[in-house]
Amino acid sequence: MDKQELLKEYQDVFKGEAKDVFFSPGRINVIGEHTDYNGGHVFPCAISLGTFGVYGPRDDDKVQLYSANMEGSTVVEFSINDEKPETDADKTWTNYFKGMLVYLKQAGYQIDHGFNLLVHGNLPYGAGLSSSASIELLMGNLLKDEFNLDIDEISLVKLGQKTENDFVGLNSGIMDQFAVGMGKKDNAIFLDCSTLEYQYLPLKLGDYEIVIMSTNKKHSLAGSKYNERVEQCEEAVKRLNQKLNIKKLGELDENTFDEYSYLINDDVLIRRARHAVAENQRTLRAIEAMKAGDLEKLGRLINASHVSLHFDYEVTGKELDTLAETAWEQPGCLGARMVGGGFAGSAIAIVKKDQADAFKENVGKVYRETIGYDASFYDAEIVDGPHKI
Ligand code: GAF
Repeated sequence: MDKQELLKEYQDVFKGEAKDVFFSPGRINVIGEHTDYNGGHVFPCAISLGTFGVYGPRDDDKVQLYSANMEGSTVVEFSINDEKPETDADKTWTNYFKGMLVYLKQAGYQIDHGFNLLVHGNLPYGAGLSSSASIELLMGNLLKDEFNLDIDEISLVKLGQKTENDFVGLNSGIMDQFAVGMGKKDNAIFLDCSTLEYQYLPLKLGDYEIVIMSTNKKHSLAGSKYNERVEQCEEAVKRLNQKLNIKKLGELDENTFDEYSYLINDDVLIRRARHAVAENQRTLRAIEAMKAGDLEKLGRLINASHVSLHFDYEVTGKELDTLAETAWEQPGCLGARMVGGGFAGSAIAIVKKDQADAFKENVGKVYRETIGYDASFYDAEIVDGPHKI
């Protein structure tokens, strides 16, 4: 989006000059889904679809927020000293901002005046590309800059996760905030979610590119189903610990899991746990394939990830399955899978550059015929984390 247009939007809403404009990316995840809160590995990257934030300081203690994306949006106002989450349905979107402010202040950082903030995303909300982490890290970095806060990016990432868990109520892992906050141009992040050790790996796809495919279906029930998956994995760990001594499923390899899985003694819980264990191991194999330049193998592992998310974790649904399964049949497609929490949202595909147009057309047509409305396709670049523009 154009900076001048953003400044003008701010001027129209707040009737004054803005001070700065920030951009915070969204994310995709190459592989390693629902492994983060299980202490496993992930391989995400920050993308050029994200959230712009235009802000100006105020000399009172008020924060005024405006979203240029939401139809009929109005300015939402709260005090920098207000620590309670918003509960009115038309204001809950502001909790991602408010949570960051509250937790920074609770951590002892001085935030002593209010500000106006206009946000404008080019990332559809609820598209599974992490608009929420994008907003949290936008807010964190903007506050860091405005108030000269002595805080590093990983600490902001952790406050983003705390906002999601404790202020918003989604018991998510740390992948999204880490991918957004620590994003690096042209690199994916190989992250061990149990230790937060990480490595940047250039995403070298040669003649291939990543196509993002959005189902255009909002995932309204995703929150409760997501939390249910987290609880199911915790219950599986409890049952395995009759004989083992683990904190998270990510500590297990497939053979050990296989030998002890009888302890779980429940069909659904076994499938949930099997996904978490296998997906983590699959991610490690995918990293090896990447390093060896074996893109075909990487593609097969990406397909296997979707299959496991479908049958064992049951977080795909008709829309995401239609996108992935149709993508698998297309010439020039090495692999495709859903990304993020699932149930709706988006999928990715690795597609030969010169076949990408035909790919989008064919998948789009089958999707429309099967689902009854259009999917959207995006080509995103892999970019740096939040920054001023
Ligand atoms: C959502 C969550 F926010 C992440 O923490 C992660 O668990 C992901 O779903 C599934 O891999 O995006």
